[in-house]
Amino acid sequence: MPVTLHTSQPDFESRFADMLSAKREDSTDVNDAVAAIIADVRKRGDAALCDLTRRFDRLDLPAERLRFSPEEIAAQVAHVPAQDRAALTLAADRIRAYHERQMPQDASWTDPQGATLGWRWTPVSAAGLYVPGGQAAYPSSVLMNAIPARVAGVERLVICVPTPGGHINPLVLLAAQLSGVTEIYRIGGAQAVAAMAYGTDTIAPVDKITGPGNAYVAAAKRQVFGRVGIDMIAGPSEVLVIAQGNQHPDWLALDLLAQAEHDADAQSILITTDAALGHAVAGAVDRILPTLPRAAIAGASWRDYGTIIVVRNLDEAASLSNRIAPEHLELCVDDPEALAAKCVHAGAIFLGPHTPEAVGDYVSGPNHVLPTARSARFSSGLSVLDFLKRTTMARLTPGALNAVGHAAMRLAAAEGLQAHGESIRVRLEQLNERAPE
Ligand code: HSO
Ligand code: ZN
Repeated sequence: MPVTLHTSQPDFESRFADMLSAKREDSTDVNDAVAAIIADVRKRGDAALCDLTRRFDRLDLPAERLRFSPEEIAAQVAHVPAQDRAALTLAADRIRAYHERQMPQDASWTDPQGATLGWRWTPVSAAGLYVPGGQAAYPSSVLMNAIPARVAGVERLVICVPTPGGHINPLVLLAAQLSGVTEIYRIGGAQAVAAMAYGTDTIAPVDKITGPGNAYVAAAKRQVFGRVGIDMIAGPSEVLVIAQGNQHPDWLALDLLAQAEHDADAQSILITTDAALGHAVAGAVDRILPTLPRAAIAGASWRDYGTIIVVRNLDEAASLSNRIAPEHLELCVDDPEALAAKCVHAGAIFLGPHTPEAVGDYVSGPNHVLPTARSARFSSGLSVLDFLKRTTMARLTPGALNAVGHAAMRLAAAEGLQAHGESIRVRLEQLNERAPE
């Protein structure tokens, strides 16, 4: 039975605060090991990649074979059943259509002084996507990382994926193909991040690295940040479901379990205005849980972090939701739009009983790479903007320089920067010499 809280309990505030501050991740310190791997890849390049791949992935390959050949990709992709291909294609098409709408516009205008100002968006030249291996190799995550990059106009897209014992999920390769990724390497862990950041003879360096990974990958992304851009360091997944009493307990139980089955550190929270519904959902979870192949993982998550909160009204629900700032927020209520307007800190909102979070993991269109651990208070999910840079533009006419230059000279003098002021003064002087009497 998970924790059940009522906002009417006298100790609610302190229990809720405990829940918010509970640490869900044991951050084992892998920084030194990762620093050594990065240094090794920088020093020995491909030789280090081959050694580390032999050691960690039990795969003995010469550097030339670290990259999947077009024939190898084609052979693997041929194994994908037609229905899986159709499903992945539908997902890719919907994710692409959604992200195309995110493309921002350049801007340019001329102000009253005659300065033409604006900004321009351009993509990064190369992006590297990390794809975890084994059980966590989600083809859907390949689409969610690669498609926004493609839509942004990134020319070179690289994937690194560990292939323990040589095994790769063919759907990962198909997802790469559908998203327009042709450069795929059998390299994982911190060594993959190092190779993408610094480059080796085999892998040219990229400008931005995105994608989930284990503690080593996360530490490596942190350590190469600055040399390259990174997306975010994602923590364990979370869902908050807000439901009124007329909702179907089994549906809600499955939504909570869908999050819990990701990871023993995942968190599923139900907030409801109806204590009887809360009770029914808890019962449904207990009944469904043992039927899941991942019952051990989902059960641990539900036992350790699962929470049911009974509130007196939906305004209370919205205010708790804003304090939780969940990665995923499901609104199973009669007027989800009205409630969504009040829930302002969330990575992704799913409105109404027919929008389960799992549909957003795959096919609704928005990105499933989202801010976790309350970082939705200040950040957003992955988007085309993550693969674009904004360059500001300014062009002043002589008249515009005349109109605003004096203020700049004054500020330069105040900051003690003489060349700054002079660079403007010489221009104004010439303009004023030329000006007719
Ligand atoms: N819910 C996960 C994404 C995912 N689910 C991938 C299934 N596959 C984090 O948003
Ligand atoms: Zn999921």
